[in-house]
Amino acid sequence: MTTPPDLTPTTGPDRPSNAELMALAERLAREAGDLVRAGRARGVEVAATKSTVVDVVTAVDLASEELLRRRVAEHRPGDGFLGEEGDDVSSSTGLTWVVDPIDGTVNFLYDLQSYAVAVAVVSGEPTPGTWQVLASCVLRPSDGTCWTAARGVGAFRDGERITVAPARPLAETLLATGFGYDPERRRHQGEVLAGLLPLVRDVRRTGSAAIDLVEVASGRVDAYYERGLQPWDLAAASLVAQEAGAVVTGLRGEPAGAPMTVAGPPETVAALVALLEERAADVGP
Ligand code: LIP
Repeated sequence: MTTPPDLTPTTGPDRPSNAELMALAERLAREAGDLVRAGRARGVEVAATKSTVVDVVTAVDLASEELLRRRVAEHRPGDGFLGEEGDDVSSSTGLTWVVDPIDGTVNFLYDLQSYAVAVAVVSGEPTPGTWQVLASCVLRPSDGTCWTAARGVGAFRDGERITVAPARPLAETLLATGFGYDPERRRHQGEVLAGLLPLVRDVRRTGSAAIDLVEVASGRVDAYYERGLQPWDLAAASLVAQEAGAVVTGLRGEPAGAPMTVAGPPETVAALVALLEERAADVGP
């Protein structure tokens, strides 16, 4: 068991450095990742459905978030908490932890590799476009791969610094995307994708926004876009992508968020944004 990071405030009143917050985010994500991996090994069933019959939550999602809530309260009393599965906790310190206990729950349910525990700590209002993500960790429990980032420090995969791929012509761009749970939204997303497919190298759909974004940061896919991301899908992995040199944005000059998230090297994002705006990809169901 590694020694917990000394979070004695080192920058400003009651405020650890971004690197120290990154170390804590990694520690917490690893603890939750161990719980998730053990839960997968025991077998997984749907505990409930949410927005639609295919938007599922498992007992392991709930247990992972409960562990993260408890450990954040132990390490950072007074910090806020915003998680996918439970009630929001407001912050009295100016910092809020934004957590997805399992991103890619359907993959987890089917025992497919691409799911992640995503832990981020933000300052300010915990809303995309308003928050400043300070530090984060995205952990893939199936193989233990761990992405981390601290604002102004950099982005790392298993401790090695990572950078986005150089921009390529769109026709040579490997593009990741995802789809919502609502049938009408999926119809619209399919129509948008049909217009893009002939223009790019190929498309990958992993089933986890966090994994898609950190693979952009790793240079393993060239770019990513998706409509409908929740704050917990976005927070941790968006910092990894940005600290790896990616632009992470919305359309029409808006920040990344539920209407649209686009990520990749600047030139590629500019070309994608233009195509997505032309196709009104952020409008409709
Ligand atoms: C998932 C997202 C993914 C999206 C999936 C799903 P969940 O989150 O990370 O990008 O395409 O449909 O919404 O629901 O597994 O936490």
